[in-house]
Formats: sequence, structure tokens, C-alpha cells
Amino acid sequence: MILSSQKVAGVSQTFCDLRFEKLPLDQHWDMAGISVQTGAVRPAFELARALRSRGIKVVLGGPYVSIFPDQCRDHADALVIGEADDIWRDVQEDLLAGALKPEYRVATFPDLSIERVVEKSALDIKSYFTTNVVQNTRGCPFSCDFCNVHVMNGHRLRHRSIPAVLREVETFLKEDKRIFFFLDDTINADEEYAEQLFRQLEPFRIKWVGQATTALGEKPRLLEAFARSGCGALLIGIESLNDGSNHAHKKFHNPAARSGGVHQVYPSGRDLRLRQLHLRPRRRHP
Ligand code: B12
Ligand code: SF4
Repeated sequence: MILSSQKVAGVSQTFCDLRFEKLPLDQHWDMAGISVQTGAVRPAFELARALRSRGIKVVLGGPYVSIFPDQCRDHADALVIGEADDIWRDVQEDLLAGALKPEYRVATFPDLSIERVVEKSALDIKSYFTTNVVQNTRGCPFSCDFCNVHVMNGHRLRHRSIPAVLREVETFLKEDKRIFFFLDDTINADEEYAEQLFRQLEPFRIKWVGQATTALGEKPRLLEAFARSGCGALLIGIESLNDGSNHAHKKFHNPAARSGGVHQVYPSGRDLRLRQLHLRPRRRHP
């Protein structure tokens, strides 16, 4: 959605979600961009080969490409290394000019406080459980050694402006009234920002899910703001209840000692699983 909203005159973009669509290989495009996650490297490279054998230029981007560009070079005409929000336009312009470069490396993390309007026009809305996916912040202050987010998006939390998020929610609601997924890796990482944002989201009367840490259990004001703004569930990553194991993997939040906090967040004590906890806020739209 973010990249297909970066429009260049003379270029039209279509989107194919390979999770449930088959790529119509009988059609011709000048270029195909493939988003590569680590678990999908092999099919991504196979697809790249098939497209290139048909004379279609292939650009690879996404987490795997940004972290392991050397492993990807042979499989693409161009690589985009890093967050492509501002560089995708350059790639399209170079394609038009017949001057595609082998590598586009994003020098600095995009400044998220600059408003970039995100459109859903490339999506077939009815094919999804919801298309209301919104990212308020990017980056992660933590350094869990099994995770690429802090490598790919940096340790500093970058925020979108609250008015820009509110405008996006308002616009998205016109096309799709279903639940929102706030994609932030830790929705409570900046508690002040989160409280302000979710208090201002209350009037929209949305339902939403997100990802949080157990620190939330010790923040009743923030929890209340989440509940009142329509929070239906939060995913919390608890890889182990053994702090020795957690610390060996540089995971220091969600410690076992905070299980009291977890009970505060989850008063029913139900739905406790090792990887995810589902939050049931006590009050919703009183
Ligand atoms: C939301 C989310 C999901 C949702 C997606 C919902 C939806 N409809 O969008 C769900 C729950 C379905 C999901 C599932 C999975 N996810 Co997930 N998910 C995320 C999360 C939290 C946000 C993704 C996102 O939208 N980010 C915001 C956008 C702006 O960032 P981005 O995707 O990186 O894209 C930027 C750049 O990478 C680049 N870029 C990306 N693609 C491309 C393509 C081209 C051509 C170009 C030029 C540039 C480019 O430009 C973009 C703009 O800056 C990320 C963590 C994160 N912070 O990114 C994990 C993450 C992407 N998920 C991950 C994983 C492992 C999975 C699963 C495999 C989990 C599993 N075991 O089932 C599945 C895979 C599903 C699938 N087949 O795609 C990993 C990937 C790790 C890796 N090294 O590849 C991540 C990074 C989390 C982590 N660190 O573990 N996920
Ligand atoms: S807190 Fe989450 S996003 Fe941040 S480094 Fe750890 S696992 Fe990754």
C-alpha cells in the first residue's frame, strides 16, 4: 500500500498478493517488485527467475534484501536496500528513463513526521479480512537477537504525526469499516504518544488490535485509553518464562517477574499461551 501510493506520471502499478492470488504470467509488465521475507526467499527467487526469463525487470526489496543484499544481487535487476518510502519514486523514474540502477540504498531512515498519504486503490478490499492496517511508529528500542526489526528499522522510535494518523483512519473508514490493525511493533513503546493518539481516536469508535509489552499492565491510564478507543486484543511476545533464556537472547522486556502485570491486563487469566496473550480490556465505549 505504501509503495503503490508513491505515484509517478506515466507509470501504473498493480498489486498481486501471492498469499492467495496466482500471478498471471501471461500478462506483461515492464518491471515487477517483489517483497522478500526470509521465510519466502526461495519462492521469491524462483519467481524472479521466471519473470526475468520473460524479459520483465525485477526489483527486490523488503527485510531479507535489506539485511542480506549480497545474497540477492544475482536474482534481480535492482535491489532496494532499506525502507523504500521515499526512494520508490526514483526507481520508477529511472525505469521510465531506461536507467534502472542495480542498487538503491536508503541513506537515512525516512522521517515519518512528513505526511505521506497511503491509498488502498491497488488492493482488492473484499479479498481481505481487513484492509485497515496502519503504522503509527517505526523502529524498536529493544535488541532481541532473533529479530530483524531493530536492524532494519533502527533503534530510535520514529513517530507519524497524530493528525496524519487521524486523517488516515478517517479516510480508511470510508472504504472499509472493519477492524484496524496498528502494526507498530510495540504500541506502548512511547506511552505519552500512545495515550495522546488513542484518546484522540476515541470519537472514531473503531475496533483495533495491536502489539504491546507487559509493561502496559502497570500503566492503568494507558490501558484505559486503549480500552476506550476500541482495543479488542493485543499480541504480546513471550518467548520464554525463563529469564535466563530471555537474557541469553537479549530480550529484557516481558520478564517473568511481570506476570503480576499480566494478570492485571488479563484479569480472567484465560488465553495465556507461550507466544501470545490476548487482551480483553475491561471497558469498551462506555
Ligand atoms: C503486520 C505484520 C504481519 C501481519 C501482516 C498483516 C497485513 N495484512 O499486512 C501478519 C500477522 C499476517 C504477518 C504474518 C507473518 N509475518 Co509478519 N510482520 C508484520 C509487521 C509487524 C509489520 C509489517 C509491516 O507492514 N511493516 C511496515 C512496512 C512499511 O515495512 P516493510 O514491510 O518492511 O516494508 C518496507 C521495506 O521493507 C521496503 N520494502 C518491503 N517490500 C518491498 C518490496 C519492494 C519491491 C521494495 C522496493 C521495497 C520493499 O519498503 C517498505 C516501506 O519502507 C512486521 C514487523 C515490522 N515492523 O515490519 C512483521 C514481519 C514482517 N513478519 C515477519 C514474519 C516472520 C511473519 C510470518 C512468516 C510469521 C509466521 N511464522 O507465520 C508471517 C508471514 C506472512 C506472509 N506470508 O507474508 C518478520 C519477517 C522477518 C524476516 N526476516 O523476513 C517480521 C519483520 C517480524 C519479525 N521481526 O519477526 N505479519
Ligand atoms: S521488542 Fe519485538 S520488535 Fe523489538 S527487537 Fe524485540 S522482538 Fe523485535
